[in-house]
Formats: sequence, C-alpha cells, structure tokens
Amino acid sequence: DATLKETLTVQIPQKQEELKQLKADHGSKVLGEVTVDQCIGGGRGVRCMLWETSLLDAAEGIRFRGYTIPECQELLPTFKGPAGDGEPTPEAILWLLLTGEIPTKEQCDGLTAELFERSALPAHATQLLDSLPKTMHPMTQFSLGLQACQTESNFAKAYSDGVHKTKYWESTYEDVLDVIAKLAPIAARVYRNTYFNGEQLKGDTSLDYSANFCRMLGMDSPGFDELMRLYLVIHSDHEGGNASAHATHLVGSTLSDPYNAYVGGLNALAGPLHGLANQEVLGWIQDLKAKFDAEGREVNEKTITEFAWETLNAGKVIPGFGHAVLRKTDPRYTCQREFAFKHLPDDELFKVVDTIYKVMPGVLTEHGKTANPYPNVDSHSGVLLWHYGFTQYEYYTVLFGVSRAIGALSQVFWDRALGLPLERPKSLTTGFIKDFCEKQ
Ligand code: CMX
Repeated sequence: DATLKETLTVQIPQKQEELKQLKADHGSKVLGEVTVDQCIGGGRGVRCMLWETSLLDAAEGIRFRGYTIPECQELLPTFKGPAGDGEPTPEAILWLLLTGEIPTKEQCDGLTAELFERSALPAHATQLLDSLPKTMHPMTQFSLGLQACQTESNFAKAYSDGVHKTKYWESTYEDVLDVIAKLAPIAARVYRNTYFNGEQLKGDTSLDYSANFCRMLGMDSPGFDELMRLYLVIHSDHEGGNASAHATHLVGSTLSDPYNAYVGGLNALAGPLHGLANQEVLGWIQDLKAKFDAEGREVNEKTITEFAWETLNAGKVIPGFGHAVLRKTDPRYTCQREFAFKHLPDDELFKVVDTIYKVMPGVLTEHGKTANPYPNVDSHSGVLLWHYGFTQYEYYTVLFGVSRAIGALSQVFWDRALGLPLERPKSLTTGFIKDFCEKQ
C-alpha cells in the first residue's frame, strides 16, 4: 500500500490541474450575493472560501470528504480491525481528510507509527509548560505549549532558506504531521501539570494515537479509549468558516508556518461561542444540579425549563444549543447520544442531558431569537467524558483542540500545495455602506 506522502505526491499535480481548469472554465461565474445584513452580521452564508476537506449542509450536517459520520463509522478502519469493529481512529480520519480516500488498516497503522516518531517535544517547550501557573486556563497553556514548539518548523526554515514556492507543500507536510503528533503530549502535559502536580505518565506506543494519548492523561479503560477515538474523529473538521478553522487558514495564508497558524486556531477555539461551549455545558449542568439539590428539588423537565429561562433572562446563552450554519440537531450530537445509549444508558448525567434535549428546543423557540433551537456537538461531549471519571471540565476544550488540528491543518496542507493566496476580503465602513445603498 502507498504511504500517505506517496499518495499525496500523486494527487498534487492532478488537484492543481483541476483547480486551474475550474478557474479557466468558470472563473467569472457568480456564486452568490452579499447583503448588508450579511456584511454586518459576521458574513453568515457568504461563499468566499475554498475548503476541500469537508462540507456542511444546514439540515444534514457535516460530510468529511463526502462521507457522513455514520458512513465514516462504517467504512474507516478502527483500532482493532478494518472497519465496523468499534469507532474509527483519528489516524483514519486524518488520512481521509488529507487524501479524500478511505485508508486500509495497514496504511493507518503506518501513520500511527509515523506520528509516534514525530511526537517528541523540545526541552524548552516542556520547561515552559512546567513553569506555567496551575491556575492558567488549560487552553492558554496548550496554546503556549504549541507556540513554543514553533522552533521546530520545517516550513519556516525552508522559507528562510529560499525554497521555491512549488516545494512549499513538502515542508508543510512535515509540519502538519509534526504538529498533530506533538499536540497529544502537549495536551497530556497540561493536564498532568494542572491536575496531578506535574506527575507525567508514559504513553503506550503499542496502541493507537488515541489510546496512547489516554495513557499519558492517566486514563486506562477500553471504554474511554473508544470515546476518545469518537471524540477526536467528530471534532476534527466542520468546513472552513468556523472560527478555529478559519483562523488557522487565515494565519496560514500569510505563509506563517503551520505551528503559528494552528495557535491562531486554538485561540479562536478558546472562545465560549465556539469550543469553550464544551466546558460551559458541563458547568451549566453542574450549576443546575447544585441549585436544585440545595433546594431539595428534582432535576426534571419542569426545573430544567425554569433554569433555562433564568439563564436567558440574565442575558446569557444556553451553551451547546444553536449554530451559525446548522438548522437541525447536529449529527455529531446524535452519534454521541448513540454512544451513550450503547455504553452508558443508565448514567445519571446522561439522563439529564436527554431531558435537556427534550425541553430546550421548545424553550428556545418560545424565546424566539435563535435561528436554530437544536443541540450542537458541545451539548453532549462533556457528559460522556464525565462518565469515565474525566471530570475536569475546564480542560475539555483542549481535547477539541487536539482534534481540530486534524481538519484545519489538512486544509493548510492543500492551501500550500495548491498555492492559494493571502486571504484578504474587503471591509467597508458604515458610512460607505450607507452612501452606497442610498445611491441605489
Ligand atoms: N441561547 C440563547 N440565545 C441564543 C442561542 C442560545 N443557545 N443561540 C443563539 N442565540 C441568540 C443569539 O445570541 C442572537 O441573539 P442577539 O440577536 O441578541 O445577538 C440570536 O439568537 C440570533 O443568533 P443566531 O443567528 O441563531 O446564531 P449565530 O449564528 O449568531 O450564533 C452560536 C451561533 C453558536 C454562536 C449561538 O447559537 C450560540 O451562542 N450558542 C451557544 C454557544 C454554543 O453552544 N457554541 C458552540 C457552537 C458549536 C461550536 O462551535 O463548537
């Protein structure tokens, strides 16, 4: 079987030709228009970015290189075998996102070994991580850890050595795999430093990327390994416009290297309207439980509705609900719900999440603001992690950050291989918009 690099080497000239042809045939066609509302409203729905690795449909949800989540679960190799025997591995989704092809089990195993070889952290990065205050948010520590590893960038070195632009992809490839490989030990170190007094644990490289990461965290159960595989696969990519993917793409478009580019992505992920919602959901559920436990009242549809209205009336959002593009329940929510039914049907917190799912769309519809009253991915992830005893929810977004690199950096690889330009959309002032519209 061909290696990942061999596969990509064959694809690059074909994809370059395809893009050239697309521009030649259709370069001046109109893809859409931009209204004043869209210009002021965060660019929702504006079609202005090329993103190859995945595409999001408002009703159906995400497709990774054309495959839905259930299709990926059916077709992609797992840790144990070819497919269908447990959850697919992050190595498999990385291969799919980079190449558009379903890898064999052997190709995935080769990629696992390659990632392990690339995972060493420079001494100055571990020293920096170990010096950070335990009170610093785990996402800040994570981002700093990756930033410190930027000294290892092959792309930055190749560029300063004067590499020809047709060869950018080679050092980008090295950096993309190096960053993904290093994120697991950086994330594990942040976790052990923050919650376990800096006692570091060794991974187990006879396992896959996920299980090795779990061992470094201190988690050692086949159930949690499976959850980590599912988690790392489904958070990997969500087309290009979401803040973490877009930030990575934007920073990368300046020819800043993949380390710097992904630090940009991580810092976008750290916001509560994006990846931090992962943490916020668990916090919201804990607050809810604490309130009604203290009052001696049961957590049920009635009390959850009451608590939801308190949140809304205080001018806050319900974390884990709503979406900028989706208009139905997120399939990433649904597959986690199915995981819960299969592995933890009687879990107390899962039942709370399930009850929230029953009442919240009605509450948000009555509230009348959100365009999508249904749950997103972040609504379910925390409760699964919590079930296995992984309860430090301030840390949850770091796991999202380990995963999102797989998609965002796969696209950065293609950005350089296809020679995509500096991103620079046009901005307008309020005065300009007003004058322009009044003249029409
Ligand atoms: N609770 C309360 N109000 C909400 C809401 C929610 N869950 N979702 C949207 N709204 C409000 C918006 O704040 C906005 O109010 P204003 O008009 O007062 O500004 C109004 O409804 C319209 O917003 P929208 O068009 O439905 O949604 P946006 O595209 O602007 O925002 C999102 C999308 C995700 C930021 C928003 O739904 C939200 O804040 N959700 C809660 C946070 C969350 O779960 N984020 C994670 C998303 C997934 C991810 O990226 O990881």
